[in-house]
Amino acid sequence: MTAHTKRIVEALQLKPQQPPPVWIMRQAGRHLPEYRAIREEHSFQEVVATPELAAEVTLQPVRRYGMDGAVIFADIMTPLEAMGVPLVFDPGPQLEPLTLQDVVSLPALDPGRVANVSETIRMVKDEVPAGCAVIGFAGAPLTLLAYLLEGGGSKEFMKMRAALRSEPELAAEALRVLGSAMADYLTTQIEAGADVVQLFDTWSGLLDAETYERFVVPSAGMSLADVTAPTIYFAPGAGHLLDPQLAIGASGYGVDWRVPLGEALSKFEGRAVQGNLDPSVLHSDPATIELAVQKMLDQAVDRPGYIVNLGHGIDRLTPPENVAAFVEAVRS
Ligand code: 1CP
Repeated sequence: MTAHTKRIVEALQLKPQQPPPVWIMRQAGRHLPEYRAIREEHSFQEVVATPELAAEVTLQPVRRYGMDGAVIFADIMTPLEAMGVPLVFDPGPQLEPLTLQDVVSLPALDPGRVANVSETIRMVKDEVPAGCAVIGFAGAPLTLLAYLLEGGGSKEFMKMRAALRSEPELAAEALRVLGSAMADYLTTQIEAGADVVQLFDTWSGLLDAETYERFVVPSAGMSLADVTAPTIYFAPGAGHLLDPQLAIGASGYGVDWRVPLGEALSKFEGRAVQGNLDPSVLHSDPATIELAVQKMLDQAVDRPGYIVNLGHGIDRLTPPENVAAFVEAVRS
């Protein structure tokens, strides 16, 4: 391994890593007191819009824990704001609900309007340790469509699910528009220096396999098809969709804690696997955390292409010392 090897990139290329690389989804943000201090002075959108602040927040968990990845501080909705969708965050995204036709009529993504994200990536790239990968990301088309039609968060996202039934052709067209925009957005991030990109598909797990294959596989696949860096696709709550996920064509797949890790490692043979500790384990104590990490490593450590992570984003009330214990357990 040379000094400049990015360990997460190597894992996504199925090169054996000992110990496996580790990072945590949503590692930058509310569980860190140093993030909350910045948020006392600046809104979420100000932090994202200001590369100096976004880069600082991105680097905070890398400095504190020595993570192998630095996930760029922005939101899955950030590129939609740049495409002219007015948004506020409170704390999640809130907007005037769009129709399918509104989504179809959105303009293409102008890279100039996400120049703040590109600049954040360049600043982070200059600062990270040699082995640490810069991780860019986007929301998957179906997940973005869910927020756009609903106007914010929801447990069930009935508007999105009803739209797929009642206007399937228009819904597929809306997903293509979003898929194309996210392909451009990911390429913009790679051109700025992202080593890896992850597609977050938080809500596709609400769908049955047939609906998923019809709407998600083509649009998520389109977002990743022309990407020149290694890719990770992550859909929590989608253990019933492991087989169809393969057709999206990612280099690696994130899985949540409800999927037995061994099952994911064999299903995704030939691809990397990322996960999958239940985030609630980080609310316990260092001994419990160590046992849970050991259990994952026992199953995965000999399988080239394994990235340690949680099975979803870190909970904002997680004590930082337990995150340190988690990273330490992976490394020792
Ligand atoms: O400070 C604050 O109050 C803002 C809270 C916050 C943060 C820290 C939001 C609002 N977004 C973010 C950043 C963010 N979001 C990152 C940056 C990296 C990091 O934090 O380490 C990333 C990768 C995301 C991705 C994201 N945003 C997802 C996918 C991941 C997941 O958890 O499933 C989703 C679904 C969102 C939407 C969103 N943005 C923010 C919130 C609170 C939500 C959830 C809204 C809801 O569904 O109710």
